[in-house]
Amino acid sequence: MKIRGAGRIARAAALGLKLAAINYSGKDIVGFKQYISNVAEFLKATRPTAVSLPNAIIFILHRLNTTTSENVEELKRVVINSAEEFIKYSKKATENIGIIGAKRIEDGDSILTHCNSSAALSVIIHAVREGKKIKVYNTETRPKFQGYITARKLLKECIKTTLITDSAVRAFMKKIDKVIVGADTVSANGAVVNKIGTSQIALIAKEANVDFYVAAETYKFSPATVLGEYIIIEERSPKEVIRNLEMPKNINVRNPAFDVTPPEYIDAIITELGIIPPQASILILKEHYGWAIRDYLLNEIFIDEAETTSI
Ligand code: RI2
Repeated sequence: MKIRGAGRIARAAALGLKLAAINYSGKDIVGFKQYISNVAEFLKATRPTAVSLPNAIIFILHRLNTTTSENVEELKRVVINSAEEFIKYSKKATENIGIIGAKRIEDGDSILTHCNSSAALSVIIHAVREGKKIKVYNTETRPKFQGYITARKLLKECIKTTLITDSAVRAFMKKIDKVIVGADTVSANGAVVNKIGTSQIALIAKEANVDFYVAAETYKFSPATVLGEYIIIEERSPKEVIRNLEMPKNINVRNPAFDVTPPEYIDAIITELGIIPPQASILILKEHYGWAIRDYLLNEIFIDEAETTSI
């Protein structure tokens, strides 16, 4: 939790692999590939929900595994270059989401956001930089209070925000024109996994006929969900919920960190490649992660290379 936000987590994993490659002092190729694969597994195990993390890693591993070279230095370069490429792409993507998403914001809009998402903030910040006068409301986001980070970032950009408790969302929805949140994972059917509380906000927005947007870079779309895999929802320590309060010992506390918002509650997903209906997520996956789906089929389902050509 020292590094938060699905995009930042992915960039940190890419940086981790880059540093691992730089620090490798061995000379044999098999040893290098094994070492990088071990580091990749270690990094992947740090957080289970945000697919941006494994997506950053498989992007680099795919490049490594498809390079034919007998030279360790050359393979190290492949890892370093692809990690740098991913990081650069990620930062640019968040910026582009802001430029594209800002077109959906109108002068005078009141916007609600939840948790702390760089992609969602990018939309708000770009709209303000274009001269649109907007009001922002943001939730505290219990139990880790990432809403305070959002409030601080907005204030740094001279954007006033009103901080509200998570349970006050319905009371304020009549003042809201648009909701914009980020995403940790988007599944093949367009369902969005984001910080706990997001799906309640989507439900309230639907009831009030308020547009609900998700800002998500393409590396937050999950290729494994095309093949039926479920997204694991991280369950965190009960101590985050009860904090330092004296509680009876036998009380049962649950603390899921994320929830799932079904596609029917989402008006559009803002990506760096354009604004799509959530139902078009499968197209993003087939176009940009066809190689990952093929790798998965080849390595884990053991089908024939020829059978993957139509993906
Ligand atoms: P960006 C965060 O998860 C929040 O759920 C946020 O909406 C999402 O990642 C996307 O963040 P956490 O890491 O990549 O705080 O848009 O658990 O910054």
